[in-house]
Amino acid sequence: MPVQRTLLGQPLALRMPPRRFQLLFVFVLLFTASLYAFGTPSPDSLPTYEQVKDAVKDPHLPDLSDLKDHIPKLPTELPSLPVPDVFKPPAHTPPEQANSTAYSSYGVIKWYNDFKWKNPFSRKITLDENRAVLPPLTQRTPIYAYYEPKPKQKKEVTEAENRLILAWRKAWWAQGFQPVVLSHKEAAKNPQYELIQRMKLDPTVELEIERWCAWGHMGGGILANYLALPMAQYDNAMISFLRRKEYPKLSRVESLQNGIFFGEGAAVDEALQQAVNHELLRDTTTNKDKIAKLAVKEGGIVVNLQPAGITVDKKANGIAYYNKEVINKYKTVSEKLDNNTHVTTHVEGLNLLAELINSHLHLTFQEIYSDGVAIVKPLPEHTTALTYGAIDIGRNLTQCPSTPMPKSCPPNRQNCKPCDPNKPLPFKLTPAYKNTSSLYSIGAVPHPYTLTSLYYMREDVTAEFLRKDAQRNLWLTALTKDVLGPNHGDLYRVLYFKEEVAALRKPSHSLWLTAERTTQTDLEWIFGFNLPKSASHNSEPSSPSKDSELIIFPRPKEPSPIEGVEVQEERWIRAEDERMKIARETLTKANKAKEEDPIRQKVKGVEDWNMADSEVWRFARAFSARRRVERELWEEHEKKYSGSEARAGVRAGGKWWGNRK
Ligand SMILES: *[C@@H]1O[C@H](CO)[C@@H](O)[C@H](O)[C@H]1NC(C)=O
Ligand SMILES: *[C@@H]1O[C@H](CO)[C@@H](O)[C@H](O)[C@H]1NC(C)=O
Ligand SMILES: *[C@@H]1O[C@H](CO)[C@@H](O)[C@H](O)[C@H]1NC(C)=O
Ligand SMILES: CC(=O)N[C@H]1CO[C@H](CO)[C@@H](O)[C@@H]1O
Repeated sequence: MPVQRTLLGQPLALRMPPRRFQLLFVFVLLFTASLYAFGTPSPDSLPTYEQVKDAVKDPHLPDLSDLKDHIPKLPTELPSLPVPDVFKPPAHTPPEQANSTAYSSYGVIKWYNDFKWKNPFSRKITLDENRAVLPPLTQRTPIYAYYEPKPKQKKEVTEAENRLILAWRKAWWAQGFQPVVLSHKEAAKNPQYELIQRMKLDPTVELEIERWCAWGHMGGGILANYLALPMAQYDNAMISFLRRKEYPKLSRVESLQNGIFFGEGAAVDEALQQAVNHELLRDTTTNKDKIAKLAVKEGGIVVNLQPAGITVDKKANGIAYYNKEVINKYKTVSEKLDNNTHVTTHVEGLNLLAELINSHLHLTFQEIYSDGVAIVKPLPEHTTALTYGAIDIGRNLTQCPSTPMPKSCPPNRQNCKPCDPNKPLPFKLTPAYKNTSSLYSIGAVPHPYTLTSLYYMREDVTAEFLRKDAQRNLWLTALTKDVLGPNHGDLYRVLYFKEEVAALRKPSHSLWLTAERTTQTDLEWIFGFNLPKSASHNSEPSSPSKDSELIIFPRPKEPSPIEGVEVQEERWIRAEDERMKIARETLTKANKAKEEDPIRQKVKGVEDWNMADSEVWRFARAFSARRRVERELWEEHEKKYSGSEARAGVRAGGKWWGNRK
């Protein structure tokens, strides 16, 4: 039976011209389309007569049957390939959006947030090759905590408490929330506040009611204690529910006391009103004992003054709450914390609590990624110099968390598996990206100039060399060869990669660094905890100093080489480092040079030759720059409030528009 040819699902009635003419036709079509999409190519990137001849003879270009096979195969979550729209009028440059620029030594990083981000090539939309289209920024769900230092409290204590709040803010930020710390200033704006002040309540009872006042003033949402932190995977049912911003009923969570509440503003106001009007509060002196009893009952005073109580959520397991009773089970910490006579010992207790919480967050990460951490190293024979930063992060991620109590588990997962330095989390190099939710991948995305220089072992990459010898888009092809197989085109790979980087509304299992960057910031806001910054000097756990209660663990070894890949000799690695340095310099110079400068033309030639690799580099770079800017703007906004880096005595965040490497 003759095969019925179809194009985009329509049967094709016309007789196909001979194959060589089909190819020529496709070639001309694609060439016209790219002229339109990417502007007139520079003479260097124009294909030569030989290339056209070769393409027709021995095509790497898609032929018609490729098109036919590929378009319907795209899964639904990816958009269909853009059919060249040669006849549409050109668009205008989209307007500049607020806070959409950052600076690096490799040039201004610009982006444009738009729903059209799944177009494989940003330049088609922004008409600016340096401006990447990113998915619209997801609105973070606010989560509130209330903090007010005790009257006449020592500065050291407040600072240590601020460090705990900072840990709280990082953990919720990493889970996609916007953590906001409230104080009596917000509480005082609530119309009920005056009345409560006049009631002569016991300070802890008053504090709890003021929390509700502040929450009511913010219009409801989520109210958490700053010792209630998320310790579960991103798509945990409870955490996903909270992220959705829809709270049909005012609720608390079973066994979490007053650790977390959620509800609409009207319900919060109503509950507060009920509590304040309760007859027990008419005469607080006579009813002192009764009030005190209600205050310690599960849910706290406001909940227990409701005639009908509030809804109790029973299924929640994603949140760890370190209230007094819970901390008492962590003896090493509570012994110091409970010391009321020596401030320094109490502060030490607070610091140990922060370490304990940090270790539990880190442990949760290690449990979620039970298959460990993979450093993705495409083209491994030539890319060692790209992986140093990623390996540094990977080693610290797989190291056992520094903690005062190595055998302890988070309060919400009593039968966890504590980290055992003798059975470390797997840590390996992989030549290609793997799509597994139990494996965390870290990759460094190189600029095509850097990659070409390393792969072909050349200090200088000329247009002539590209035309004669260089393959296109080597990095992306190698990266996606396992997940996507060999049969997909570059456009498809670009889209797949962008989805992995942006991970919209799904948990991200990977981190993509810009290979040329020499420093990494913000990791603790991405992971939600601090990576261990020090390690044991030998293979045994130890303490950083004689009287420290903290236990630190040995640092995991460098990952072993990929099987079947020849181990590079030291001198070749050194040569690679040198080339990497030159590539960095070239990129910096090109960035500063004028449009027509030869060095700029050279880099542009490599970019045009490797459009897919350039596109993913710009996308990953803009994505992480935007993540940093979003974070730093928020820190700038919050710096006056409790729990900010400034208040916690942690390194000052610095202005985000400052020059960054
Ligand atoms: C508080 O700490 C100091 C110094 O560490 C110690 O001497 C004292 O016994 C502690 N007090 C209590 C009640 O534990
Ligand atoms: C990646 O894994 C997820 C979940 O296992 C699956 O739904 C998805 O189809 C996979 N993607 C590819 C490209 O294999
Ligand atoms: C990893 O830990 C080492 C010390 O063990 C430290 O020097 C380095 O800065 C850490 N790196 C990161 C990214 O945390
Ligand atoms: C530093 C900076 O440019 N910040 C701007 C971020 O966007 C907001 C809203 O448009 C501006 O008000 C800030 O000036």
